[in-house]
This record gives sequence, structure tokens and C-alpha cells, in this order.
Amino acid sequence: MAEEKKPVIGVIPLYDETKESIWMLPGYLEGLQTAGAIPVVLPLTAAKEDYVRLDEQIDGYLFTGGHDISPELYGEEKKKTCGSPCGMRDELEPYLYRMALTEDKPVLGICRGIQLINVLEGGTLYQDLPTEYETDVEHHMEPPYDRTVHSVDIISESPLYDLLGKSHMDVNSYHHQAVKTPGNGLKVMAVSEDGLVEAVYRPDKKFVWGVQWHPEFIYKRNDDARKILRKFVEISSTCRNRTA
Ligand SMILES: [Mn+2]
Repeated sequence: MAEEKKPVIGVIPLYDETKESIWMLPGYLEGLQTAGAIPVVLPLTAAKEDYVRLDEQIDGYLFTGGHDISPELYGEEKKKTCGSPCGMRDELEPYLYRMALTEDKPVLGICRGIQLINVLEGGTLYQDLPTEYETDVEHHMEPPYDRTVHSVDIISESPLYDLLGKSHMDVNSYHHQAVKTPGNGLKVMAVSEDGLVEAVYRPDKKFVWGVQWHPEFIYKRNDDARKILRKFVEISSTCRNRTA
């Protein structure tokens, strides 16, 4: 029997071009720690082959929020309303995502993360929700972010439904873009009250989930957010024990 080992989760850092800084919001790390993992912030600029070496120690990947994704990645012209992309992340994250998939390592995408997963699976995005999607629902809330501002319907027979055992949940919402056309390999597992796709998963993988809301801002006071992080960490942990 392999002894229980905490899984190591590789976390993609954020980038601030005005400060020319690679940075991290503590909620991503603390949320993962609370869920039983050892989070590790990955470099943004290492050589590709060096990520292969790092990957030997990593059991799951967290794709964090951040910049709008370059529309080039889904074959569209960038509109004026699209935010400026982050070249380093747009370059690195597809590589890491494919590496994780090859090994069937768990992947959780949050905000930009769900958008990234969707684009890499062949889907498209709304480049600018305010001008492209008419709604009364608040998707770009003001702080504090540890409160819920809209609800989502959870699709029955989805792993999110299996996890939470209910067909609605309330979420926080802080996003400029969103899934427009879901990628081919993905299934939708939650839709906001105004019809936007807010969570997807890949049914043929152990755990590839994307959520449009922000569990890292709200996990301290929200059971559903904690359960999602815990599930991700738990499945990452079974990957670790298998190879131990
Ligand atoms: Mn939303």
C-alpha cells in the first residue's frame, strides 16, 4: 500500500506588464493547501524541456485567471474590445495543457483557465462580453469577490452534479470573456441564468474541468467552491499514489 502523499499541483502564474512582474494571488495557493495539496508556482519563461523535468514532480495543473486569450488561438481577428493578450502565457499554457492530457493528469481551469481549455479543444470565445452578449446578469462584479452574484444551472449527469448533488449553485463572477462555442471534446456542465456556459469538462479524462467563476476568492466561506478544489486535489492524489 502506497502511503498517502500530498499531491503537488503546478500553478500557472499571472503576469503584470506594467510592473514587468510574474505574480500570484494567495487564494489559489491557500485554497489548494486547504484542499490538501502542495501548490507550486511554475516559471513562465523556462525552456520547454525543463517543464518536462518539472512535470515529473507534478500531479495536477491549475490554469489560473488573467489576461484575455489571444484570438489567434481560435482563428479570429482581435477586436478593439479584446484586452491585450499575454504572449508568454499564450505560448506556455497550450504546451502544458497538452503535456497534462498526454499523461491524463488532472487539470482545473479557472476563469481564463476555462477559456484556455475551451480554445485548445477547438472552441471559441466572446472577445468582449459587454458588447457581444446582452444580459442583465452581473459577470464583472466589483470587490469584494468572496460573495455570490449570479446562479448557474448544473447539468444533471455531469461530474459537477455528482459532486454537489444539486442542480443550481450561486457563484461569484469576474470575467471579461466567456465560452462562445464549446470545444468538440468538451461537455458543458453549468450554464448561468442568462445562458452563458460557465463550466465544462472532458468526459474521456480523469479530471479536466473548467469553471468560469472564482473558487479561489470564495472557498473560505463557500462549501461548493471548497468541494471543487478538494475533488481536483483528491483525483490528483490518486495519480500520485499510482506512480509512487
Ligand atoms: Mn459569470
